[in-house]
Amino acid sequence: MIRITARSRRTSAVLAMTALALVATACSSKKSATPAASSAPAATSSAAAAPSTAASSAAAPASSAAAAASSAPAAPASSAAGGAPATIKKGLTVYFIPKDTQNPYEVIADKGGQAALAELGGKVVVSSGTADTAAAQIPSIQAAIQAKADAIVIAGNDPSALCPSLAQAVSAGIKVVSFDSDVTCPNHLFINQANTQQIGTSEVDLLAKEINSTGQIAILSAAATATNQNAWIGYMKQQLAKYPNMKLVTTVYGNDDPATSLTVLQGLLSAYPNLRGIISPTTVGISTAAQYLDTHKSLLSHLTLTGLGLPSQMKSYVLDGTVKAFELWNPSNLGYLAGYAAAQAASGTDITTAGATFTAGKLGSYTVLPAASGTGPSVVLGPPTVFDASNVAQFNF
Ligand code: RAM
Repeated sequence: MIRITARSRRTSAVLAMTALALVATACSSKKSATPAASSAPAATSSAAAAPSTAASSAAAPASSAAAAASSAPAAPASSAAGGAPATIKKGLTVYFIPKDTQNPYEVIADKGGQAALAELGGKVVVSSGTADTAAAQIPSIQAAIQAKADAIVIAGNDPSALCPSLAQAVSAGIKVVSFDSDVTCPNHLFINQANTQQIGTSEVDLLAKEINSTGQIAILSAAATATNQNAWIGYMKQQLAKYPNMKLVTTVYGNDDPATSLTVLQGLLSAYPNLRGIISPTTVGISTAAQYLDTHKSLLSHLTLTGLGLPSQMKSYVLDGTVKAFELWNPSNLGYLAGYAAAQAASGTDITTAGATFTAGKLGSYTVLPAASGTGPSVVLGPPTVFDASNVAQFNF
């Protein structure tokens, strides 16, 4: 895999994450069944190269996931439309365009994609900007077109602003898969990490349990245009209707940048001194907030933090009592599934017709869900896992 990055505003976090063994765990290998322009790019892309050895080692599954893999169907990919089984082509080039190249969560997901393509005899090029904007991703789509990539896997920083560029890619014969954060453009499959409604609903339930369903709460989100964040927040608001004594006072946006997340968090705390709870459905936001609370422990007498976090980043805060519980899925598996979907599509497998099925290596078989309320055809990786002191140390991502 080639990783193309510019300046490093998250160096320490990335270093911490690269020190981790990226193993697949049993967290989320469930088969799909649940419903559910600006300035020059900070990142540029050129020719692709073969995946590195280090990257290949990231593909090694943990024993539990390996067990799941062995129970997965060994049959070759096929489409439900009755088409001939597709053999995945060798030598495919898949551009992974994450929200940005420095978010540790996205780095793990991209490595999962790299592992998938390494298994399939292809390669991944990671290309994106350093800020979570559509403008920063468009040059990477253009780079994929220039490079005659076979497929693009993209996490949308915006639901619609990427569509003209992605349409160009589709016209050039490039297959498009979105993951992590969907786009509203036609002609693609969305790899959803977990059922969107379940994520939003469970986040509110988790916080409600901890604060006795009472008090002012706020959301510390990522980019204001991020499709995934906004979809989850929409369901959080719906779920809050069930808790009349919990009041959402505001949503602030840290743009998945630690410094911005800290600034908006501090603003939040000074504007709402009686805040009882924060939901941060982003690994960058929750880890930044946890770090802050860890060094301002007096806040813990009245303030509870939950959200979506990487167990590796959150472990110390859970074990010292700063955070009680949070959720996530295995981002490596998310990237792996997206990599397989992209390779299947680039090999002629139908992955966008509802009911179509395709196989994704160790994760097994997935069935495409029909488009529904704002989401196009999708597959779901699996339900989120709740992490707390009893299990947080068991996960390596
Ligand atoms: C952040 C990103 C990503 C989100 C995770 C949970 O790293 O915003 O899109 O899915 O958190």
